[in-house]
Amino acid sequence: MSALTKVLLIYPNFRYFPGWLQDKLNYKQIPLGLLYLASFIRNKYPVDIRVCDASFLDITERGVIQFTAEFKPDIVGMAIYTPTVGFCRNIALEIRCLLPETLVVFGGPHVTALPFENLDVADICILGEGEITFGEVVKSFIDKSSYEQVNGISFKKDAHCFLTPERELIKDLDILPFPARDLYQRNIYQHIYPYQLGNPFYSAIVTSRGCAFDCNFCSNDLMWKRKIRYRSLDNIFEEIEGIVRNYNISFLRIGDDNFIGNPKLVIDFCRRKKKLFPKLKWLCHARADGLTSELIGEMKEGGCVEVQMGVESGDDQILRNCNKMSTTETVHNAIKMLQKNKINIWATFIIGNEGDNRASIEKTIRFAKKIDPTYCSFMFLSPLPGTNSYLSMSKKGYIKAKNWSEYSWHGEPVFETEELTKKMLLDLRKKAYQEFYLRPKIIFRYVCAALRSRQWKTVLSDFLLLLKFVFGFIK
Ligand code: B12
Ligand code: SF4
Repeated sequence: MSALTKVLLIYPNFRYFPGWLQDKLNYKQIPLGLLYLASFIRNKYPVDIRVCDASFLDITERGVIQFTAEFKPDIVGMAIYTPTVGFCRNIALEIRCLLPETLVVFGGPHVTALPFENLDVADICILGEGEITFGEVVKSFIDKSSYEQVNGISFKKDAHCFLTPERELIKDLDILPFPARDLYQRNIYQHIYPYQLGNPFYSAIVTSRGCAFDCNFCSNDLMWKRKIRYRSLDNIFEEIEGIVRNYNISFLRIGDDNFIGNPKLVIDFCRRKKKLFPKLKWLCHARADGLTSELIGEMKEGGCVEVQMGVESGDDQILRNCNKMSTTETVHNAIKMLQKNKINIWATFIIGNEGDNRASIEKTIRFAKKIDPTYCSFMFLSPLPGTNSYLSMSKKGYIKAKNWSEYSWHGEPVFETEELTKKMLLDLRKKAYQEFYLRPKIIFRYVCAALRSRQWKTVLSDFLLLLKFVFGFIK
């Protein structure tokens, strides 16, 4: 073994949309979780660390194996999401034959929900927040000591699976080094957002971890335990300053689950952002119930151009069923305020929530048109392992998928209920997209956005693709 322990972190390839659409749409996001792990490990231990982002490179398992065979890592870590667990299992199996001495570590949301499922191919699964736990595993590898004492992992020994005591969440997020963006194959990303910006480069950050809510389709509570931890503003701005300096970005995607969880912090963020980086634009995710007109005004002043909002349903009973803790009235009011401030809205709806039937889904479609966000997505419910939706649907025998790889929001439904067959679900999604997007004002809006933006060719060609998606849907 060389002086440095070689660590390879793998982000799986995920076909977000059906084949031809995925090939055209640039829907690739920075794997922040892996880049956090990488910077934490290399700051603490003598490692040679690389990241292989199969999504960004758009490579298959074979491509990842080739990358791995050339690098010959001592430790391989993979980020495991439900639809891509099969992809990672194939890689792990290959590595077992090719590099039998290599320690194979799985981490991320899927193994946190199902800690024993993959111990036939992985040596260790790391549950929940990864930095400290993975750090201790790397240390035990370097020291040749046993990792069985490390908290927050599952492993197999003598044909039995073990779970070590739960890992505590990191108390102060400011102790974490910034994500190792320099390790990523392409440090500079080009965004496709239809905004008139200085250049097409963007990056992403998270300013907090966790969410205090408990929607029944969301797996976040398993990872972050319904506690929100915030980074300090000084720490956030030090990171932004570095990204702007090194990557010359014009746009920032704030990836927090609910960026507006602490309004006072958001206002301070917006004011400081306006002063330090007046030209930098950004988008964030926000719950409707936290948006006030004062907050939205500050966000606008601070450079916010888009808010992404999980609306989920246009039927209040369905919202109650999902434990969303929000109402259609709250959503409508928030959207009106955003529209008044000329902030774009990306609203996402879930088809197949607990209690959904044809009538409630049609109500959702009518509601989407009534509130009229700038963009809309209609996705089938993914009953993710560990969620209440999964428990309830599997108890009722609704889940029809035989494989985790079918769990894609933009693919086919993985469930059927007494009231919703697969065909009905597919027809209703098509109807939702057609009724929302095939309105003259939406087409006009797209053309204007395309003309305003500097990437008008991309925006228009994406819109044509969207129409193809809307008409033909899955091919
Ligand atoms: C932004 C986001 C996206 C973006 C970008 C993803 C990306 N490149 O990171 C986009 C839009 C592309 C996306 C896509 C999808 N996403 Co998403 N996404 C998120 C979101 C909101 C934030 C991710 C983030 O940056 N978190 C902050 C970082 C610090 O945390 P992290 O990535 O989880 O990483 C930490 C740990 O997970 C762990 N860890 C992660 N990987 C590894 C690997 C190793 C080896 C180790 C040791 C540890 C470890 O350590 C990290 C540091 O603490 C999360 C929700 C959330 N709050 O996490 C959902 C979330 C991760 N997404 C989810 C899902 C379901 C998806 C999709 C599968 C949706 C779909 N069905 O079509 C797709 C495909 C993902 C894939 N690649 O397979 C689920 C995952 C649940 C699951 N069981 O898989 C989440 C948790 C949301 C939810 N509602 O439940 N997503
Ligand atoms: S869906 Fe959003 S608001 Fe609901 S629990 Fe998950 S992160 Fe929180």
